[in-house]
Amino acid sequence: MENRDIAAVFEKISNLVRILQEDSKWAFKAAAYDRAKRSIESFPERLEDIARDPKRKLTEVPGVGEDLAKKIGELLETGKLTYLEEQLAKIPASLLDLLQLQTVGPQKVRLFYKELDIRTVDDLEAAAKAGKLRDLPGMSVKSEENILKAIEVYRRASGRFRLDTAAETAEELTEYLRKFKGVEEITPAGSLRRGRETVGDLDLLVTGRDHAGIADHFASYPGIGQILAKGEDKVSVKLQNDLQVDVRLLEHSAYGAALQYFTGSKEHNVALRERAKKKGWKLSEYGLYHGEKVIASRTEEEVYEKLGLPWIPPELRENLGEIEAAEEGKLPKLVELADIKGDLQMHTTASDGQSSVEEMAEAAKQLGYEYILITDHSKAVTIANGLDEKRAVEHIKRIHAARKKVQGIEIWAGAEVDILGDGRLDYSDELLRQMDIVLVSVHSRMTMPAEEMTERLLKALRNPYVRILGHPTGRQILKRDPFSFDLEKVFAEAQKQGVILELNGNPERLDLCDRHVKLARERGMKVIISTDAHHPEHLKLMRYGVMTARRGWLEKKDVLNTLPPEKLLKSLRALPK
Ligand code: DGT
Ligand code: CA
Ligand code: CA
Ligand code: ZN
Repeated sequence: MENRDIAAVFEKISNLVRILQEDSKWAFKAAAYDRAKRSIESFPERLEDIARDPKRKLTEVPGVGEDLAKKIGELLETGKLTYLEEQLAKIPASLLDLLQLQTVGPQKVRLFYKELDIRTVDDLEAAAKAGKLRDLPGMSVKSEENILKAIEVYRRASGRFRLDTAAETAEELTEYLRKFKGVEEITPAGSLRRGRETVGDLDLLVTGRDHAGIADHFASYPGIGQILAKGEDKVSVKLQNDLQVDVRLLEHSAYGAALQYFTGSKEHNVALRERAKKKGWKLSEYGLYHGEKVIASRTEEEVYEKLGLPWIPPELRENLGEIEAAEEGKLPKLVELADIKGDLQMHTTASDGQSSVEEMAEAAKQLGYEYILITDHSKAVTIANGLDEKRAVEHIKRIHAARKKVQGIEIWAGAEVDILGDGRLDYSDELLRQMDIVLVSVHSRMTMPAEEMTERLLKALRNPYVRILGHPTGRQILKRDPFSFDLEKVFAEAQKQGVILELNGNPERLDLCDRHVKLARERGMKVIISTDAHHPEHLKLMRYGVMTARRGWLEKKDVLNTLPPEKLLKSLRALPK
């Protein structure tokens, strides 16, 4: 069991405690579970390894006392937690689905359940449509509308999983499959290989001796919830978190054709198949055929080559112009993780991060970076412990001091300055002037009308100290739609002012998304890819940002944080004298 699974159980308990409110200490109890959840999530070692080590104790983990340590022990040993099951039994299970809705927290779930006996998303939708929610305490016509919007997002998202969940699951499964001796190659195909922001199901391609043995081994993976189908060449399962995994057992001789086929996308495959047809051939998951004769099947390269094309990177395979570009020899040479030289958005303990400036810098150095920009929150974001002017000035000093302590990497002082409701910034120009690079973003009043939001963003971009626009659309994957605004206008103004757009690589955001990244590139705009790290481990999320950049056709030259530090600074908007 991974830390994230344990953290998910604690999050569930915290929600249940808040919904149930059984005794006077509920708020305190829930907060304790929240704290443990956060700390477990970012704990650098696997709790399972600590539990196995007789010389160590789970209470080493911050926020984990004797009681929680015992619960974690039970989870690790049995895969279950009696306490959780007891709490779950007290309410309809479907109540927890409501928590998936943006703006609906456990307190609201409790309110809806107690007052209107709302148990499911359908119940909630019916109540909102009937105007029954607006009169409840703390609700309004506007919040009722927001709930309907959230239900729409939920319906669209349901059944899909975030890229990071899919990628991490694929890695765990790969590690597990490798334990079986006959296994040779394992490659995740499908939308994961293409780096899509969400994944419907996981497609794993496996070669090796003894297919039946591999299938049996896979079918006994401890994380399986249900086996859907098990044959000689394919095993389909649903994992305990409901993610479906299709494992295909293949022969080496047809591996390339299968990899090509199962990588997709379907649209790309359809176009390729047409291409084959025009030559009088047939393309399938088994190979490229002329009549009965196999023309290509062993490698993907071979399949593309026979079709008169260079190999096309999986991230481009959406039939959005990549086949034409390949034909004309105009495929982009996509940016790679190894090209990245620094990270320009991260938080420290000064606001809502979990580590010091020095710890973040050391971790960035380990990744081979040449620079980082520290961007703690400004004062408007009170829930993230945003810094007021006085603390911000002290923080700049602290960052400068860290430069002396951690050598071999540039540590720049910046901030993620809030764009206030009217487009003014949360800090004075006087303060902004003292920072190396100012990044701005929206964290409040996200539901304002499009025109107002557009004006708000345009005004912020016109402030001469602003150099990066953070998570420009505000969307959260599977949770929150982008805010409404005129993207064209905002892009144009950013370009005019020389403000760089961020591709926030946190897999919760991936904002800009692939399509918008591609649009920026077509306009000749550069982007930076950052992680918005709140912990040294999060710096590694850069890979998801890079995947999205690749899906947006970006080359190294399109991404400013592939430049060495001096060049990067020179290519940002010039500051007022
Ligand atoms: P997902 O799972 O919804 O995130 O998206 P994919 O792309 O992984 O789709 P999936 O799992 O249904 O199928 C994996 C690949 O198999 C897909 O990308 C292309 C190929 N494939 C599946 N169905 C068809 C089909 O009807 N025609 C063609 N040409 N290819 C297909
Ligand atoms: Ca799939
Ligand atoms: Ca599939
Ligand atoms: Zn932010």
